[in-house]
Amino acid sequence: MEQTDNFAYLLPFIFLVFGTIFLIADRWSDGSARYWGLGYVLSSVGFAFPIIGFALPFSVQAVIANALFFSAFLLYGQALLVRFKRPHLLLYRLSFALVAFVVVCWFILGDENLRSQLAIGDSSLAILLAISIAAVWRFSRSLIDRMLVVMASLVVIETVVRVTVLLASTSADNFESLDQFLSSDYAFLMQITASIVGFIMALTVLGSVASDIIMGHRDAAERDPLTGLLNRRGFEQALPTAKSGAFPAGAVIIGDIDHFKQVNDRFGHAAGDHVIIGFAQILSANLKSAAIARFGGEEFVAFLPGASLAEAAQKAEQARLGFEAMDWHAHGVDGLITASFGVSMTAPGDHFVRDAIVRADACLYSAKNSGRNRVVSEGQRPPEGPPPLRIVS
Ligand code: GH3
Ligand code: MG
Ligand code: MG
Repeated sequence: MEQTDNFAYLLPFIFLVFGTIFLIADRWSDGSARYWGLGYVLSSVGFAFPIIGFALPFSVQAVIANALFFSAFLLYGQALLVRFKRPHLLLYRLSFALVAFVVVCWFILGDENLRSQLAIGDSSLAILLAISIAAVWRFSRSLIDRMLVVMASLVVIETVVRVTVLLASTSADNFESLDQFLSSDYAFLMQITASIVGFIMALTVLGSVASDIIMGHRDAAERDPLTGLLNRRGFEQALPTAKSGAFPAGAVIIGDIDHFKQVNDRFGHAAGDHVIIGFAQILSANLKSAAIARFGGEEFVAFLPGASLAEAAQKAEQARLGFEAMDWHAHGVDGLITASFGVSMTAPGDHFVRDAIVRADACLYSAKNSGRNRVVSEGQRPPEGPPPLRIVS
């Protein structure tokens, strides 16, 4: 009996520590840590309830503890769905939890049937978690994702086994058999197993929260905060050479907004920022499979792996037309804003994509000098294009 008492304090304490860590980590996480944290804190209070609420009648204790565990499992499911960016299924999960909770309450207060209450309560919690696992398992990509799904599944399996053993070892019309079972070493062993599974689950969640935070920081270091596109460092990381060491074949496009300084001067820096964001959006929309980076103020570089010069030039032309057609009135800019592009190919003599970028830059220079608002490809004479379009007359 003594070991059970020590255990009764240890489990809520461990869950509380994990819950607190997750709630603190939420400041730097994508939102799932908050739900894990709240879930673990509620479970901790649920486990501690026989101690906290000892003065209350047993039935009231049971109702409150069940309410806490149902809420905790709703939150665990929510954490999984948030982390895997799946629909939250809140209405379904909430309705199921409410119906199951009412049934459990009926067995506590009306029927006073502890056996049914335990079996229905625990299996409903398993179903609640299983709904979320079913919605996310196909979307697990990384090792930590898979571990999270496996551990959550283990919690479900462990609960199902526990309920099955409870039902098999006790009899519906013999209350003493339940008492004997609950105070048996076997039941205690099962409680230990459940706690160990819960503990390993918490460690896995900790791993997933930590990995999310690290990945988030790494992502932030490689992205331009204004446009969300890569920065120079992220661009170099994203190139195939960074991983395989092999020289990648493909095309490079450099795009630069025309007379951008005048946009800033006439309409203000904030309006200028919106124009840069708009240019980044046009590039993303037109260069889907490319690695696109903001290299400087209003200059963007894209690498299109495997693309030919003609394909890249065509995409650059689409982006040019798309940008020219944009309406900036919502940002207080009246007038046309255009961009110029230089396009090049990687060549066998190149040492790095940087060499192709230098050639694309020369093409961009040529596009600017020949009137702007045009695409110039490597080896091509600047076309006799339309007269330069200016926002400032
Ligand atoms: P060109 O047609 O030859 O490209 O002329 P330009 O005026 O576009 O080129 P220039 O390089 O002279 O000007 C770029 C300007 O971009 C200068 C700088 O103040 C502005 N700039 C750089 N970064 C930002 C930014 O983050 N936001 C805003 N609003 N402006 C920026
Ligand atoms: Mg410019
Ligand atoms: Mg520039």
